[in-house]
Amino acid sequence: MIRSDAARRASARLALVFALCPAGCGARSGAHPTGAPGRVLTAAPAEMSEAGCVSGAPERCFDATDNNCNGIIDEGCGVETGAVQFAIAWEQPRVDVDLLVTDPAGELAEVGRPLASGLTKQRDCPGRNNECRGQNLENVYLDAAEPPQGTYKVRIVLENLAGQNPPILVHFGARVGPRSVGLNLRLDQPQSGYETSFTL
Ligand SMILES: [Ca+2]
Ligand SMILES: [Ca+2]
Repeated sequence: MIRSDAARRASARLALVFALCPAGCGARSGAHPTGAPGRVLTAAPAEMSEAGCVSGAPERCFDATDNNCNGIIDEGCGVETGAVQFAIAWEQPRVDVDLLVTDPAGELAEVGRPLASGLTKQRDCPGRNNECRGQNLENVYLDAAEPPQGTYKVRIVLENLAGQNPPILVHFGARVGPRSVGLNLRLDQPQSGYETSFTL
């Protein structure tokens, strides 16, 4: 594949960001951080890896995981992607978990309202009319050769248990440049959650 100089420069910048581990790195790859009531836990991108990734494996749909290690999350599943992508997936069909991503300008991506930066939220699950049909995957992406530089803030919040028993296990996948990383989260109480940020 022939890549432009601009794309190569963007990839180099993104790779550099992944190599950095700012103060506060704490969560271990593959761990299940516990969300205490009303508490938001944090981890740095450098502490994440895609533990479920096996080179050459089939890509499974709607698990927010890059199963085949090609750097793309849930390709071939109708899930949009780009140089920047964040996704969460969980199993309980009625439970409401939110993926909240702000772009470097501080704008929040919402379904049906692409931001000026190009950041777009594709799905909000489970959806008011069960639009996700039990396949709960929320996806935020930015498809541009030169995505805006700056900090993308990610917040994942358990909004409503809908009568289901905790814990709610959520997989978070992030694609920033040429590769993807992931983290398993365990959320126990409404309004508990998790946050991190990625800087281009
Ligand atoms: Ca993949
Ligand atoms: Ca997948």
